[in-house]
Amino acid sequence: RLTSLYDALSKRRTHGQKSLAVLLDPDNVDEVSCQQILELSEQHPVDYFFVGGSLVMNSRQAALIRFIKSRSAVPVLLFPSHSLHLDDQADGILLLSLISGRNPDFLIGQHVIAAPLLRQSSLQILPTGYMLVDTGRQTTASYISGTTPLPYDKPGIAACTAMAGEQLGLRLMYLDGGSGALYPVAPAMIRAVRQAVEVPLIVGGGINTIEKAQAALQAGADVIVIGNQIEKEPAFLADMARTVHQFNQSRILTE
Ligand code: 1GP
Repeated sequence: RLTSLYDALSKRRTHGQKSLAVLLDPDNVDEVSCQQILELSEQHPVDYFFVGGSLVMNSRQAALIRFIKSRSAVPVLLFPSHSLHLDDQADGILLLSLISGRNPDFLIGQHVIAAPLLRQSSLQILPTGYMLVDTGRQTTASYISGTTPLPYDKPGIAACTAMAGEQLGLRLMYLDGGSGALYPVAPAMIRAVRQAVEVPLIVGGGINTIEKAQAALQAGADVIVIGNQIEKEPAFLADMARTVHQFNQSRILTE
């Protein structure tokens, strides 16, 4: 089923409009910091909240989603690492197939377990080719998934991986340096993937300055995802919202 969330993303992509996603990890965000982030997002628009993490160590995910949904109209997308992380309170799910890896469990196995539950749920499904990129140290995502990330300086491998994912029918691509990456995915890799596929491209991991966000947007990211830096310094959300807004305004003015 095609979904309104996907349609909106795809329309924005067609018009060259970028989006901001804030990743809220239930292990790191409590109600106080979440409230602060929600208040900031009222004045500095955020397009999506992603909720999840490679390892959810507590049972706060459901409470966190309830908290967001009761206070904000921003769509919540699950960013799951496991079939157990489904929650109908969210608006949609990034149904990730870890195409940078060769672990069948994360390519299709978890999905088989989740499929009947997803069919019953009201979640909008966004089939996503998820590509982990080596950004200098082993991330939780690559450890937990038991996969080798894409080499940092091999944009061609990333482009072919994304191309294969698109040919298999995946509707979004997500290039991720992993949470708290030492440095973000290289612009050259973002550019190569951008040129290789038509579908919207999400980029995250290690974006902790305005310059890094601008570089990702200029290279072709349609959605940038910020987690750690907003957890550390919630006011960074305002910087990111402004950066995306300015980018979108400059596109409109030059068209
Ligand atoms: C991680 O892409 C996200 O999966 C966001 O990364 O926490 O480093 O911003 P950061």
